[in-house]
This record gives sequence, C-alpha cells and structure tokens, in this order.
Amino acid sequence: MIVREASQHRVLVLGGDGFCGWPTCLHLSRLGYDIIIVDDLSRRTIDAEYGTSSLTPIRSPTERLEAWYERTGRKIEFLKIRAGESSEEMIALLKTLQPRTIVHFAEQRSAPFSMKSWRERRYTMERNLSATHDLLIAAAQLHSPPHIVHLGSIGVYGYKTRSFMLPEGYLTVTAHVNGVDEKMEILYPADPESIYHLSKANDQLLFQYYSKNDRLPITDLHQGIVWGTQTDETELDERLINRFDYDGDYGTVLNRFLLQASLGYPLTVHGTGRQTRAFIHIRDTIRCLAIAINNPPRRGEGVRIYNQVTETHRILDLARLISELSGTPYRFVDNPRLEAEENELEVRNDQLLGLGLEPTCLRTGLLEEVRDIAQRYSHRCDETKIPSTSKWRATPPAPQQTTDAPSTRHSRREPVPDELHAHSPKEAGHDPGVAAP
Ligand code: USQ
Repeated sequence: MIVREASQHRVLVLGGDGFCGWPTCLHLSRLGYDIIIVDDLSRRTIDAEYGTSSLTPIRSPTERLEAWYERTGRKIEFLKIRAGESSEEMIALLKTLQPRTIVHFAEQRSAPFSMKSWRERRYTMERNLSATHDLLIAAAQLHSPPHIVHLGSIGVYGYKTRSFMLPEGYLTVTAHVNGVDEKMEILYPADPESIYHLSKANDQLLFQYYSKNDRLPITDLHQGIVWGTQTDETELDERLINRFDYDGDYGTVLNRFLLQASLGYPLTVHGTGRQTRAFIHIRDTIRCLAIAINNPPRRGEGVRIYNQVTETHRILDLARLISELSGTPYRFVDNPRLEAEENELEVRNDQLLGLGLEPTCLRTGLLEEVRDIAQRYSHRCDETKIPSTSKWRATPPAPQQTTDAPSTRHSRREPVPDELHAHSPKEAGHDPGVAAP
C-alpha cells in the first residue's frame, strides 16, 4: 500500500458522512491522504424526520473519528457545514484549507426520495444544485484550483434499450442542418427518470461550463447502483461500521433483497422485474475514487467522465439468485415508479479498467457477507419501512390515457395501498411458478 506523508495531498470530502462518503474517507486516509470531512449530517436528519434509520448502528462523527485514530493513528477532521448554504463560507473554506482535491458527494442521493412529494422534489433540486454551484463558484476563486471529483449517476441517461454500449460521457455526432454536415462531440443526451437524476443531469452542464470558462479540472463519475456495506477499513472496528439502508426510499435494490432474504420477507420485485440496471460494489466505489484522484485532468482539458459501473443485471435475475441462496421467495409488487417495464443495458467502463480497476463482481460469497450483516442487525429492522411507497406521479393518469392509449414504455398502474399485495405471477403475465414460498 502507498502511504504518503499526511498533508502532502489534502482532500476535502463534501458529504463524507454518507454511505459512499464515509468508507471513501477511511480508504483515502489509509492511503495517506490528509482528509477533511465537510458534512451537514442531513442524511441523518432525513432519517430522524422520516422515522427511518440505518440497519447498522452508525456512530456519531466524533466517535467514528476517535475510533479511526485509535485503530490507525490517522487523523481525519470533521466540519459541520452545509455545502450550498453560503457561497461566502465555501469560498473562505477553500481559501483557508487550499485542498488539492475536493470529492463532492454532498447531494440528496435517493431517486425514490426525490419523488416522494413536491417538497422532496424541491429539496433535492435546490440542495443538489446549490451545493454543486457553490463549490464551483468557490473553486473558481482560487489561483490554483483543486481537482473536483463528483459522484454522478449512470441513471442520468435513462433506461431506453440501445443497440450499442452506453459510451463514457460523450458522443461524436454529425449534425445535418440546412444541407451542411458538421461533426461535433456532445454530452451523451441526458434522459433522467427522476428528479434526483435530473439534478445530476444539471450538474453535468455546470461542470461543462466551469471547465470551459474557469478551466477547472473536473472528473464526473457516473456511478451505478451501489451494493454491499463494509470495506476493509469499516471492518476494523464496529464503531466504524458503514450505514445500511433498507427502507423503500434509500435502500438500493440488491441490499434490500439481501435484508429481506435475511428476514424471510418476500423479495419485492417491482413490476415485471425485467428492468436491467448497472451495479457496483461499495469496495469498488472507494477504489474508483482513489483512481480518479490519482489521475486528474489537466486544466482546460474538459470534463473527464467515467462510467463507474462494473456489471449489469436484470432485477428478476437478482431476485431469483438471492431467493435460491436464501430460500426466501420473491414476489411481484405494483411498481410505484414510471420506468420502462423492461430494458437491456450495456455500459462501457474502459477508462477505469484502463486505470487499474479490478472489478468486484457479484458472487455468492459477497452476497452472503452482506446477508450476514443484515442478519446480525435484523433486530433493528422496522418492517413497516420496507415497502416502497414513493410514487413517480402525484396524480393518477386521466382515464382516457389508460383506456385509449396504453403505454408500452412505462408501467402506469397505480400501486395498491398495501404494496405487498402480490398478484399471482400468472395473472400479471409474469413468469409463472416463481413466487412460491
Ligand atoms: N426495485 C425493485 N424492488 C425494490 C427496489 C427497487 O424491483 O425493492 C427496482 C426499481 O424499480 C428499479 C431498480 O430496482 O428498476 C433499481 O432501483 P434502486 O432503488 O436500487 O436504484 P435507483 O432508485 O434507480 O437509484 C439508486 C439511488 C441513486 C443512485 C442510483 C444509481 O437512488 O442514489 O445514483 O441508484 S443509478 O440509477 O444506476 O444511476
């Protein structure tokens, strides 16, 4: 392991208390970076306000950092500041600390939460854009601006089936306008399917602008759905444990299935389960961050965009796999989201692979490791928080929309009040003989 002198390379981690942020801070600290966490603890506040909590007992920032110091002799500083609250404060912070790199995780990170009601839509858009823009405003004030590494999302591109692999950020196109052909490189078109993903699509434009106008060095990591919970560093001490979200808004699908399997709670497959999504293990998330930090773009080079995903899977295949491993059945539930009933997805990830990423792919041992953690803390689970109740549409569709023009692209069925009211797979036109207990 490369251990550098502390403070040789200072990294400010905005949002360093969250699910991806915390293990990233520990990993970078272990690699010798001088880490300062900037976080307003809003993820914890959301839990308190909505009556949810991490399955694992996460400690206060102070306890966590004391435990890290005890275990490794390395110091991490914590500043309780909300990125996006005050441009002046962000400018002063960067001028004082002069970080060489800033990792930006400080955004509301759940797609279902962002769709809960108009309040959460507004919260997500406002918080995410103000955090990103204040950071860019402040970085542009420095003579030697830091490298900004942002955690974006592969979901900004939506989930239409394509006949090609999703490229990494850019697309070379030829425009035919007024008889003239012009070749150009554009951002791959965004087609977000949630307000959360829309906020990340907006972030992309901010990055393009600040990279061009202020020549800020920026890397945008378009990450897939994260699964797993522990890393080598968070395993060192129970006080360092990472959070594990299982509720209908913040729990991501694979971790939810593993928690459900550990409880014997039928796995909640939304709609047909034929949605294909991109995944990455949390251990690879932190490695990708280290790779991105080590490979900054030159000033004026343009925004580097990497697809931070390691594999793609169909939701139903994951449910079947976990069901077989655990003996817990899966069942189809009405899909609260507006999303394609099925899609194919292939994603290029050559850049991170080329820079040394060795993907941690889905395998039984790793699935069992997550299920073991879920089992160990299952007494902390509040089963009433498991169903996904955040709907993508505030109002039911008008009658003629459903009768005259049924959509094949989106599931427009409204969920029944009890999301776990399963329909028989046969009745719903699904694969029969699957949901047997
Ligand atoms: N799903 C189920 N059952 C469940 C939960 C989800 O079938 O119990 C389905 C969903 O309908 C969806 C898929 O699984 O088709 C993925 O859902 P998810 O909740 O795991 O992921 P998603 O909401 O799309 O977005 C999440 C996080 C977001 C992150 C994103 C990565 O909310 O923070 O950025 O994963 S991505 O979408 O790949 O960009």
